[in-house]
Amino acid sequence: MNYRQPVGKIKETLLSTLDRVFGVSLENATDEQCYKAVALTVRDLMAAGRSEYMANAEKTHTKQVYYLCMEFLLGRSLKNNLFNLGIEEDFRKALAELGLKLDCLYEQEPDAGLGNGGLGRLAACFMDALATQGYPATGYSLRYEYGIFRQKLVDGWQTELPDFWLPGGKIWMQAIPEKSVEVHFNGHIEEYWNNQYHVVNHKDYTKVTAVPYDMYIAGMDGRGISRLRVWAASSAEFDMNLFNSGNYMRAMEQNAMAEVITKVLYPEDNHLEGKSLRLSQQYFLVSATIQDIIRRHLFKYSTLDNLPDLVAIHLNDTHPVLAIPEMMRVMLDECGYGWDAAWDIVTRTIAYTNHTVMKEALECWGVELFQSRLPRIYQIVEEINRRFCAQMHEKGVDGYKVGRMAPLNDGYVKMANLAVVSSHSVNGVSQLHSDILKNTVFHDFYTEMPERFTNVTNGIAHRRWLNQANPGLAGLITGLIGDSYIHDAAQLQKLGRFADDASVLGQMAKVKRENKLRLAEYIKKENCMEVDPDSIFDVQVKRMHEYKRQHMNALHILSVYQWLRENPNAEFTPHTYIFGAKAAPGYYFAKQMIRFIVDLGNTINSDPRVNQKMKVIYLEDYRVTLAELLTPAADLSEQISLAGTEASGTSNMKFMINGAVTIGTLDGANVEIHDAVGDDNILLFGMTAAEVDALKPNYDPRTYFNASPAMKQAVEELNTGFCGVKFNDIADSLLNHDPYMVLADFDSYAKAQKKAETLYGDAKNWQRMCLMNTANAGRFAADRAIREYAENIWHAQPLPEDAAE
Ligand code: DL6
Repeated sequence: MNYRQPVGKIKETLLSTLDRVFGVSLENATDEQCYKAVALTVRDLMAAGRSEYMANAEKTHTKQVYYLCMEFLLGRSLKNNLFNLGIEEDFRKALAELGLKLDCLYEQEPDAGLGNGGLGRLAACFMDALATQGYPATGYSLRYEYGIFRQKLVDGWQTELPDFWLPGGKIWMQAIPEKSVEVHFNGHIEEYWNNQYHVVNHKDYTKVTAVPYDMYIAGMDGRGISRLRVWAASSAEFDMNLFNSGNYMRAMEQNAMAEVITKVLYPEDNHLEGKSLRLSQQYFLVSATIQDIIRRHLFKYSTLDNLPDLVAIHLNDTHPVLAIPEMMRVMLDECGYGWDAAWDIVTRTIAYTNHTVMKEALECWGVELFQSRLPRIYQIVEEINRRFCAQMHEKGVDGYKVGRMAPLNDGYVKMANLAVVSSHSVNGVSQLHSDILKNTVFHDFYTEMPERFTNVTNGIAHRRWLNQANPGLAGLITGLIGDSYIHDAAQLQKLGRFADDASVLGQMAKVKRENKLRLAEYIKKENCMEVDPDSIFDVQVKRMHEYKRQHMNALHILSVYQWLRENPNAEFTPHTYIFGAKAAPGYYFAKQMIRFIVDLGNTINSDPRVNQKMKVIYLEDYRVTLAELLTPAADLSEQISLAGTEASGTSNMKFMINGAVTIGTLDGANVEIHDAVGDDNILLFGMTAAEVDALKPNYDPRTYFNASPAMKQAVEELNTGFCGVKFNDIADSLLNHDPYMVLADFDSYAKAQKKAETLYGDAKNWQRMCLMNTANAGRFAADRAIREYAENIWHAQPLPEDAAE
């Protein structure tokens, strides 16, 4: 489909949309109404494009990909869709002729913050890549009324404000009430035989209606359009009996109880609490989704026998794993399949990605809660468990090992085990992470079913993170190597030719400086702080978590401060340390880490002995839109997790493509970044994952504390405190447990930081390093990751290019 229209036609559509939808003329329209009119116009174009795309997919029997995820961290949509459809300049012109600035309208759009961090952002990047590569895809999630909370720092302490994003965000979504489905909770199961049929009745259940809302995500050039279908919970019926008997409040309460399911996103990343509402959210998502997928397939083919040939269902982490027993339920109880046939279809259709090795994030549900809330699903999990254990025993597998692999054990439903037992493919998200899964978390499974395990290293939507976020650099690259890299990020490699071209390096440095100035302006506005654009912009932005070790970064800054305080005339490359991160609201230690950084910043930034040379900035409310400003402005990308803890990381890839140099451990995808750029273009430090494992059993942080005077002085100042606040919790943890081995890696980190300063001082060499990072970032494109999923896991083909003919 051709999305381009004459500028005059665009103007006409915008004016008529303002009149029809908002009842206003252009003169009286607010910027918000104008943004919405543009969004609606683009949404209508995409809806038409999607219809045509899907008609072609159906005609050619192209396999459908369904991507289930509790989180899609989309950020803003307008710019991305206009860019990908190739109509941004036409709209800019049309709006200019109407006296409006497109860039101002972009600012009207709230971030759709329907996710916590890497997991949700990955899902959003994948929707873009699926569309661009021509795989007909639907993402499924929940329409949370409140996205990830807005962070406000009060005296350095994180407080959370609700993120009611719908007023500005729902314009992208279209309700499809006629496709609503019912989801059943609670109640009990009645079973009997009717002739040769085993009848299962779920009785006295509570009904909740799932109403779908669709939004579209355009692929590059509009070749494909992905759909994101998000479910909103609504009460299935208003209880008139209660109402008529005068029990008005109870009747209203029932409504509210149903709707609470999609009220708010759980704000926890790599840590989950087994709360009943969370279980309801998970089941609500998968039940509505599976019913939707099966209904559509039956409508078209009247059988599910060919489902694995025409459909791939992907479970993004364990959160949607109840899709497995739900699909069994629908096939057994509603479609008349026997267990073996249903199991064969389910397991050939479903694949699972693991995103974490953190124990506290590997979900388990207490049997009591699970059984009472989802009685039929529990029965099915029991049967999956019984059959799996029997099969393993029959194979002669040791009883303890079977217990460790069982989906049901120790009074818990173990979601990761259920996922591995029931999927045809299990993958990690970086080479190292996938190896760790095979060697530790899923080792028992790996020894029994090695063919099931594979790796797909994560990737990013480079069109958003390079072309849209950094138009200066993208323009420069296009001028040098052409624009083929927009479709095929591997072409960035061609930039390598210019590694020693002083003029190109100078132009890249100029773009970086402009991006740094843009960020400096934002910092001035938000933090009332002037920062030096010629200082090193050293950035660590990601969720606040001990394993990501922001406190190691801060402890090092404290030790630099102590040294500079004592040696104010020493040579020092000016340095601006920038942080941004939200902590899970109940994660006390992470909130202490935030406070430590903020108070450290207040102390340093107001100390005239050092504040011309170093500053520490904590940016509030880190989110996708802020990341788009920060990433192009970074010189140094902090990727400093303890080796073996970060599954992949994706901000490391975003910084890399924008020409920042990674200072990092050999963790997650950093290992592959190192492979891509070589020793000279990355600053590695710290233990490897194998060294961590070897040291762990006998680790004593005090050995390192006593051996490093600089670190010792810094930890001691945590105890005395600054800004009137002491950080004894952090000091105690570091000295007595140090679960993420900050002290063991500290000196090596300090050395890498010193090296960064020396390298930065040699501008030409530094710029060469930056260029080499951009040039070698192509392999971290989401397009590549999606091709690997399609080829190795989903066995899906893209829609043929000539399908429309
Ligand atoms: O795979 C996406 C992303 C990885 O890049 C991060 O390394 C990893 O921490 C993150 N995992 C999660 C796990 N969530 N839970 N629960 O967010 O996934």
